[in-house]
Amino acid sequence: APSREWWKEAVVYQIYPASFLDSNGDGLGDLPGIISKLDYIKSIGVNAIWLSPIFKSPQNDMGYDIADYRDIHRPYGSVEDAEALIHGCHERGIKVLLDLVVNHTSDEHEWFKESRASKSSAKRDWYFWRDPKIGPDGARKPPNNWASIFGGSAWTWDEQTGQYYLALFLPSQPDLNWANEDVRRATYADMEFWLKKGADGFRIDSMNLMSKHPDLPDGPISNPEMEYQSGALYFASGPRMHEYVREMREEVFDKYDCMTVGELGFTKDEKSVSQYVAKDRHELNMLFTGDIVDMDFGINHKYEHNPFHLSKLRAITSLWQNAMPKFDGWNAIYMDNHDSGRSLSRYGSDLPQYRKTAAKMLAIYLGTLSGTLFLLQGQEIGMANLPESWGIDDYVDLEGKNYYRSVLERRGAGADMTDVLKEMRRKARDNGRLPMQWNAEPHGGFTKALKPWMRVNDDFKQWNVQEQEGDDDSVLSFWRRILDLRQREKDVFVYGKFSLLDEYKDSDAILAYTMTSFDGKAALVLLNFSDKEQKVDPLDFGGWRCLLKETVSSIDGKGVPLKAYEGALYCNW
Ligand code: ISL
Repeated sequence: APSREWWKEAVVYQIYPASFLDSNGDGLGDLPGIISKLDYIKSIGVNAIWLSPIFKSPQNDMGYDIADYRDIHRPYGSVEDAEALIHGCHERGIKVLLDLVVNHTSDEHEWFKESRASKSSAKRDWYFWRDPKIGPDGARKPPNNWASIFGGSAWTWDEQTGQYYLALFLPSQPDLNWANEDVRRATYADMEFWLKKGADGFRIDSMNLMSKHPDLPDGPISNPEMEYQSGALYFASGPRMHEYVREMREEVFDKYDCMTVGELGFTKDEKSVSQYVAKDRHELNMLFTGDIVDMDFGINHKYEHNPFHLSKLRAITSLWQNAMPKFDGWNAIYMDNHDSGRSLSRYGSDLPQYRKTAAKMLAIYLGTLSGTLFLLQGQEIGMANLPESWGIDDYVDLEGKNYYRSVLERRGAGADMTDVLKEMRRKARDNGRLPMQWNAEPHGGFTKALKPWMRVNDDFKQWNVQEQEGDDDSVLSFWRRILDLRQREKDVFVYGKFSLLDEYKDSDAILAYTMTSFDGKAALVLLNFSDKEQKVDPLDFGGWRCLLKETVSSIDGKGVPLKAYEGALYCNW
C-alpha cells in the first residue's frame, strides 16, 4: 500500500485575491469576499486553498512584492480577516496555503529601506549591492550582464550610495541575500508567524533562485543582439540551495504539520527535481516544475510563437508520473496558474462549439493523474483567455506590457503588432488573472464598482458560476463528479501507477493511459486533443465500464467514439 499523507490527497484551489470577489465595491477582490464563498469552494470538492499574496505591498507585481510579511494589503482586509479566513476554512475541512515570497522583498520593505540608507547600514548585506563597472567609454555599467526576468538589466542604480542592487524581477523587487544568516532567521520568524495562526503550508515563490553563485559571474552570451543575457546558470539552484531548503525545513516546517510546494525555474531535469522532493532528502513535499505551463513558450522568449503538440504533453506527463515513484518523490498536478494563459484556450479549445467538451476533457486529464492537484479559480467553470478584440490597453500586467513596448520600440511607432497581441492573447499573465465570473450581472457579479481593477472577460453572461449551478451537463458539475471520484478512488488516481497505452504513444490526437492501484483496480483514460472526431480502439477491451464521458458510450469491441476534444474515463471494477 502507498504511504498516505493528507497533503498527497489535497485538491488545492488557487485563489487570486484581487480577482476573486469584491465585497466592498472598490473594484478589487478582498478577504471578506473569499470568506463569503467558502461554501461554494467546498462544494467544488477541493479541500485546500492557495492564496496568491495577500500581504502588505505596493502591488507593483500584484503582491509578489511584499513590504511587510506580517501585515495584510489594506484593500484586501486586515490580519483579523486573514485569521477569520483561516478559521472559516478549517471549520469546513479546508487547508490554507500561503504564498511565501522570500527570494525578494518590495523596495518598500523596512529591511530594504535600511539596507539602501547607507553603505555602512547593518542591513546593507541583506541585499546584493555592488559597485558599477566602468565601460571603455568611461560610462557606468551594471556589475554583470544579467537580464531581468521582466526585461532590462537585473541591476538598478542607486544614486544615493553610488552602487547597484540586484533585482531579478522588477527594480522594485530587490533580491534578498540568503547567504546572510540574519536574513534567513528573519524570514523563518515571519513564516512561523503565519503557521502559528494556523496556516497549513506554503507555496514557495521563485524557490530555487535563493542561492546564487557567490561571484555573480556574467551569463553566457546566448543572443549577441541583446544588451543583457540570461544569468540563470548562476542565479538558479546555486551551490547552497539545498542547504537553505533543508535548514528551512528543520527550523520551521518540521515543527508544524504543514505542506510545501516550491516553484522551480530553469533547472527542471529529473535529477535536479529529485534532489528537492525525494523523500529521504528531507526537503520539500513537491514542486511546480512549470513545464506544462511553458509548453508553448518560445525558445528565446515566452511570447515568441511555439505551437502546442500533444507529443510534448505526453512526454512531460509520462516523465514525471514515472519518475516520482523511483525516488519516492511526489507530483504537483496542474496546468494553470496566474502566470500564463488558461490551458483550455491553449491546449484544448475555447471555440464555442468545443469549449464545454474540451474543459471536461482537461478535467479528466487533471483529475486522474497521481499527485496533488491544483486548480486555478475559474477553471472549474471553464473560464477562457481574454478575447481577440481586446487591445493592449486592456492588459494590466507588466510582463506582457513590457514585452509589447520593447517590440514596438524595435519596430517603430505605428508598426503592425497583430502577431504580438496574438501571442499575448494566448500566454499573457492577464489571462490567468481575469476576475471570477459569478453571474450574469454587470462585471459578472465580481464587483459592484463601476470599474473593476481589471476588465472582466466579455463572455461572462454565458460563462458563470450561477449558470452552471444545478445544470447537470455543465463543466462545474463535471468537475464535481471527477473530484468526488478522485477522492473515493484515491488508490487508483492519487496513488495510482501511470502507464501509457502503447497503441497511442505516437498519436497526434489521442492521449491514452491507464492508472492502476496497488491492488489491481484500473482506470482507462482516453483523451481526444484534436478538433476531429476520433474512434479509439484500445487493444484490450476486457470488461471496462464507462465512468465519465460527456456522451456516455460503452466499449463494445467496435471502439470508443470520441467527439472533437472529448475525453472518456473507464474502469475495471
Ligand atoms: O511569469 C513567468 C512567465 O510568464 C515566470 O517566469 C515567473 O516570473 C516565474 O515563474 C516566477 O514567478 C513568480 O515570481 C514572480 C511573480 O511575478 C510571479 O507571479 C510568481 O508566480 C516574482 O515574484
